Amino acid sequence: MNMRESLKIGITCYPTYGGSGVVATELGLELAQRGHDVHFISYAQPIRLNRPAANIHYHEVEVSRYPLFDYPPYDLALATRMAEVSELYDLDLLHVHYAIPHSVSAMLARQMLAAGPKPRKLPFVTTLHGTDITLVGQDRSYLPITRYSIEQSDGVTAISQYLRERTVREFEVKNHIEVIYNFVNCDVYCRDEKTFAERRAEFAPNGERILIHVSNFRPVKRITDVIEIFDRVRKKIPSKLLLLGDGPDRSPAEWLAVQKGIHNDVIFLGKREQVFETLGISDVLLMPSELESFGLAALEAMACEVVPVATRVGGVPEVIEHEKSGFLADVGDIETMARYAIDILKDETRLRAMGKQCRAAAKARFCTTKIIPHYEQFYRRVMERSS
Ligand code: GMT
Repeated sequence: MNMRESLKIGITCYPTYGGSGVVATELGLELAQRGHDVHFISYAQPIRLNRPAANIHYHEVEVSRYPLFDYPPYDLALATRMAEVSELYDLDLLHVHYAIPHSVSAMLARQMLAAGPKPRKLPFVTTLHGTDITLVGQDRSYLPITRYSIEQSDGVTAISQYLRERTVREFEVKNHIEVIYNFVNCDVYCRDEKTFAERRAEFAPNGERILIHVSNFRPVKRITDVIEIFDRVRKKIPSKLLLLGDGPDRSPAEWLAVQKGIHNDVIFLGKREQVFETLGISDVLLMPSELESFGLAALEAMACEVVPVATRVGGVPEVIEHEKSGFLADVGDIETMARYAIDILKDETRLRAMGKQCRAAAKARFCTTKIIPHYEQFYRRVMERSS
């Protein structure tokens, strides 16, 4: 195994609007900036893959359609492409994000290369993100293969202690799971004081407060709670709500905003790539999720000095310290979350001070400069073990 300074890394993720794909893409971009060769392998270009560079490559997985295939075999096409790319570009390792089906495909690719005409080693790392363990992996039909592919991985990471413990407890996997927290680029995710006032006026022309929610609008995000909380805040404080993202629960949220007569102050912005631009002009982030293994949106908000009001679930307390870098309440406790938002929004000095504390916390623990080297060290350990 080649243990040279710069590595050739294949990254597979869901390219759609979701935290695991965002983390995978940002990780690839950061690794490329540090001189590694990064090859994304997926069925579509990942949403944040927008910085062209000579050492960033994208390989699309084509899934053949055939009348016999009611379900086109993506996992097999992915495994084939993983093996091809690894051979062609002499990859050192694969890093797959979200266990299902990516780690199964990686396992197949590794076996194919080991048994090929020119046998070679291709270790793979699996990063667990959340519902691959908490929802999908719990489906009895997926559990055995998810467990097997985790155990077969040459290295496994989880994005919070919570997720690591839950995986060990519920999947009874025997291998070590390294916790490597999600990260944020604090140079990109920040408040731009120069354009702040002008850009805020676009959404809040009368000096209203700005609340924001960022997600893929799935039931687990409890979007209608976001509307309920905002409705209560708006009754006390002139404010606007920006909603970034899209997904199945958008219609119920729109409908509720209309029912409450607040739709003129609820602005659906859809899927946007440059999340930091909108976060950077906001005051408070609402994240009332049923479950979050980490809560990347909260971390990105904190880096932009936006105070998160969230639920005390999963890995969120590992990111947000209650009353220091945001506020935590129980799932569904709309009244308490609204009260936290109102109290902080009505006191400009406290709001700005807490915003600064949020950024300081994000910088101290979750900055790219701190987290990316953990991945690099982990890759080298995995490669050493498998050589
Ligand atoms: O597990 C999911 O829901 C999917 C995943 C995604 O792609 O959106 O989200 C998870 O991974 C994110 C990035 O690591 C975390 O910030 C989210 O908390 C986590 N979501 C859940 O646990 C519900």
